[in-house]
Amino acid sequence: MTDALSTGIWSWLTTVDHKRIAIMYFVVGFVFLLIAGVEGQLIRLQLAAPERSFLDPDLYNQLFTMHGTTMVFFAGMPLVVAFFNFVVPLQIGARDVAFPRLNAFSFWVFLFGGLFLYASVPLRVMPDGGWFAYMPLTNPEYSPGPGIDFYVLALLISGVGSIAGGLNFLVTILNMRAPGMTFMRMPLFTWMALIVSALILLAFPPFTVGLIFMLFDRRFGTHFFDAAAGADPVLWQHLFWVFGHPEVYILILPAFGIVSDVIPTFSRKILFGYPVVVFSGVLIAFLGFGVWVHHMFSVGLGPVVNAVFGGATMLIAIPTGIKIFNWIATMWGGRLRFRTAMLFAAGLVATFTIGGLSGVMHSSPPADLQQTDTYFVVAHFHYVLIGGTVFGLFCGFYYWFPKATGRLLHEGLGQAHFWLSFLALNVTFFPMHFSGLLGMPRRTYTYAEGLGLDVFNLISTIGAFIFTLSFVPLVWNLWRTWRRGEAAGHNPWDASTLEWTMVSPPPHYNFAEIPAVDRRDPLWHPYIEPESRREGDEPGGAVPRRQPDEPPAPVVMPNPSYWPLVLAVGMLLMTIGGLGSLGLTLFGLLVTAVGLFAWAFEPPFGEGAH
Ligand code: HEM
Ligand SMILES: [Cu+2]
Repeated sequence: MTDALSTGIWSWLTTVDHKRIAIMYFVVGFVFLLIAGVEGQLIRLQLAAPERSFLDPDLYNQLFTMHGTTMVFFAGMPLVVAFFNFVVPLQIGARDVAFPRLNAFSFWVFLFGGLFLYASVPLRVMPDGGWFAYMPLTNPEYSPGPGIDFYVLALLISGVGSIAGGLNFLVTILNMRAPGMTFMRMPLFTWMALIVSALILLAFPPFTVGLIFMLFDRRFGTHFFDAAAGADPVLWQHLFWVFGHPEVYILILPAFGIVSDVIPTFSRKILFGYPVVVFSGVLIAFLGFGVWVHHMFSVGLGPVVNAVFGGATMLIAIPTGIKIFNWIATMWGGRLRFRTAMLFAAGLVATFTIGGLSGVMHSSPPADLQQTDTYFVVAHFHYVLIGGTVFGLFCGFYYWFPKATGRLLHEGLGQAHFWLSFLALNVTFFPMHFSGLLGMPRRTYTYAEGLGLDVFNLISTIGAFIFTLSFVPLVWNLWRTWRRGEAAGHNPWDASTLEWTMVSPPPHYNFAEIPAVDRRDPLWHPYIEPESRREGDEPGGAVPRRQPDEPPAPVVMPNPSYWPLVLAVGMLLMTIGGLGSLGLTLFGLLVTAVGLFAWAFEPPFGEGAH
């Protein structure tokens, strides 16, 4: 690792180190979170008062489509994957993921997908069909311009990266755990990463099929969704939602995993009912594939179908409620320390529960017929996506930041960030329950005066403004920490899992010695005999102790490589060609093939590789 590829910009372009890839996922995902946040703000400015003309209807449609699509695919997913990348190998005692170059490739195609989607902005052809792009609205007849093609192609290319990533983490967690780390000794975050990897692998293929059908209908005159040709546009809804509902669990289960590691740490107690928390995660994922029709209650699939899917949806409340009770039981009687990470965890328990309850409300088809496509639903899914996913991700951010950078963030600024975002979430989205129940439709650029909606909308817009403010302490904190952050040490929170046994930030090879694990929570040994304690042990016990600073034997790590990037560039060219240039597509195919072969024949270790 001493050659020219280990420093400078080139080292980032060719890196296969999971920690660096994590940082790149995080930075890009965070930028997309800010961009999509601004889009949300613009939407709220338009809706601040009735009949405003700050945005015209077309631009409004484009903005909510870009907002939703970006949040889900280019902010939520990469931020989740950033945490998988940073945390999973460290928690399981591995030196990297199973397929480091595939990991780099996943990142590059995700990045190119996002950039490709946003190329539609300067060209003024943003997609405008909503984040679920229903047919026949999105067929060439009703959406003639290239806008929807940007949506389809961007999600196709980034989906390749998601599937590759799901495979990578599935194999990593199944095969690369340290000796002794049985399934029932895995930290909860790793457990949820395992489940979510399986979800990604199962959920993305139907969506990919749907996107390819849509691409063919739009560009090659096929009739996969064309009612006039005897096909059924509702097929798109099935393909989308059989992916779309598991997708929301892809976004929420990692957050559940994060708080399941953080709450015990800051309660100084082991997780209450570990196996139950694990299996309720498995059950949520399993049931998550059997509820997609709750997004389609108003389509008219018939009372039996609606009733069955409504019942299945209600069932999911059981494992979800179990998790919530287990978190509360973990805190109960614990020695609580409300550091920023813990505040976000507790905030998640409170606000996710509100979103969960409104979710159960529209799992009843007759109730949903009133609520669907109103702001009630917008309130619901922002409570789960912000109160669940975003809070969970911030919880993890404050928790693992010292490990990733070696610096401690400022507590006061962190707490200000939490309280402002907690306030903003409730002020923005709680009133939407009321505007929704009063009948205000979502995805509509304005509303008439005198319908009783004015005050609720004004409050929502004020809340959105507080959201913007909430980022001030965060950015300030990052800046301050960068300038003069306190050193973090090995284990600033007295946490119990393997990532806290090594220096912060970890060396590129992670573990100087692969640890042996003989129990859950290896750094807390509440049951260890006092005489078996040894000098230098972390809080309570014996193995695995702090990692040596230097590896006792040479460590062989995979070489950096630019072929994953070349392969991704080839796929980007093919994607751009998909807008209408066969020549470019064929050229992209050529670059892809070259990248693929060169990658396949490049030795991953040792001399000879660049
Ligand atoms: C800064 C905070 C946010 C604000 C002010 C905001 C605001 C909004 C508003 C007003 C809508 C409804 C637009 C309409 O139906 O006409 C909306 C839709 C949506 N939002 Fe957000 N949002 C925020 C954060 C998020 C986050 C963090 C996520 C996901 C992680 C998210 C995901 C979505 C999705 C999926 C839609 C549906 C888009 C569609 O209808 O196609 N939002 N947002
Ligand atoms: Cu759903």
